[in-house]
Amino acid sequence: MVAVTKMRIAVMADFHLGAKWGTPRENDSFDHAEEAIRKALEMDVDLILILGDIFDTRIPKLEVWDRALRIFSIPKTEGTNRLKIVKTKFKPVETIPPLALQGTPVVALCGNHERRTRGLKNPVEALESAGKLIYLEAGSIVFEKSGERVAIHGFSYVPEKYVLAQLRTWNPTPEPGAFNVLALHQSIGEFVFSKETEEESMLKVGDLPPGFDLYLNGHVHYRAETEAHGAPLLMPGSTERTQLLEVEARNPKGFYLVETGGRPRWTFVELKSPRDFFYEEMKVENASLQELYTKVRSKIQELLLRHRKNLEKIPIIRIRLMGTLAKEISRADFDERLIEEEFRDKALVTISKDALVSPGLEEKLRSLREFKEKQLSIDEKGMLLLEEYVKDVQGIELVSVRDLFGLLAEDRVEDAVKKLMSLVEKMSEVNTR
Ligand SMILES: [Mn+2]
Repeated sequence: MVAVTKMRIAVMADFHLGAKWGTPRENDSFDHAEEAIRKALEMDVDLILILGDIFDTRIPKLEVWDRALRIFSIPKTEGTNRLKIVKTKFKPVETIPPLALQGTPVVALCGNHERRTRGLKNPVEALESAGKLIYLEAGSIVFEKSGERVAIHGFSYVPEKYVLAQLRTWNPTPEPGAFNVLALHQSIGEFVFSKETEEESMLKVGDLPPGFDLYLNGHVHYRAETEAHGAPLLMPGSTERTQLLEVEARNPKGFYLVETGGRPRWTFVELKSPRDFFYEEMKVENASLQELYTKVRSKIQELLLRHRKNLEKIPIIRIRLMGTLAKEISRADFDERLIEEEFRDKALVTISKDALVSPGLEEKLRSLREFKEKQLSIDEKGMLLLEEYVKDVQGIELVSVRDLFGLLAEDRVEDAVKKLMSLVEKMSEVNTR
């Protein structure tokens, strides 16, 4: 009988390196990522799997690159590689730099924050070129460790409206005789990027291709566990606090340590470096300005007395104001920055007023609020606006609005103008005929 070796995989997501740059929180994303990687190495994992959104932006600053490269060097110098690559699919093995197999191997996806227009390199690919990791866009890689095989099938982020079609096109199938992991970076069913809306995603759990032993998903910033086709579906949540959702205040930050086998086993490893985060919703009715200031101040005082886990860094407090203001007061009259400033040595306070209205203004603000609550990235908002704007323009189907937006988002204004001009020319040709 052959002894069954098991592989240990650290599963982490959404580092968002460089988030909150230029604020008191600018070191946080790096601290969390470094702690996660060091802890995984201390636990002597065979593989580190990162489920996308390593970076907060698609073209990170050199300052962010500098620190990211140091962090991604840690598995190279402090880890060991016990794995060999048996085969790959939709991922030519020659695209994997030999350096990427030095130390503990890292496999990563590209998330929505890193995604770039087709044909342009995303920063996760650049990390691969530097030999720091193996990037999976929509591809599979089979590793072997003393006889045991693990197949990682990775699917980098695809915008919501294309996800079903692209998953179908990719059509990954489990590798026979291996432990099969399917890894994504999408909203799935009720597990969406934002929990402040009831919105469901296009992609349902049942749409995931069947037959895998373990399903993993990034993108969702709070930790969640469910099942897909009878197998576990794990979402470790982000290591970085980006959205400050209520659900993030209840769930600790960390990563999964997964042990493969017929039925996988997993534990959640909590990080120590994330700041304490307190979230509070405050409902007011017909509130005067004075009342609002007093109530918010005393709520913050109260939150500062709560039990703390991390005493090294001051906590984050988010107060979400809801309800109505007294007549003739608009929410712009309430200057939340005064309070945020007042507590700056004790806490990083964020006060949200989006759900606060004066009577009568309510209707006017409704559509704006709905738009905001979708919690789309700024790019997705821009994209939606552009699509809405050009939908009645005759001949616009000649150009891909998405490509155009991609060029604009990359600051390639000249190219975008050229593209538009050629469209205008084509249109006037049609007209003269
Ligand atoms: Mn993310």
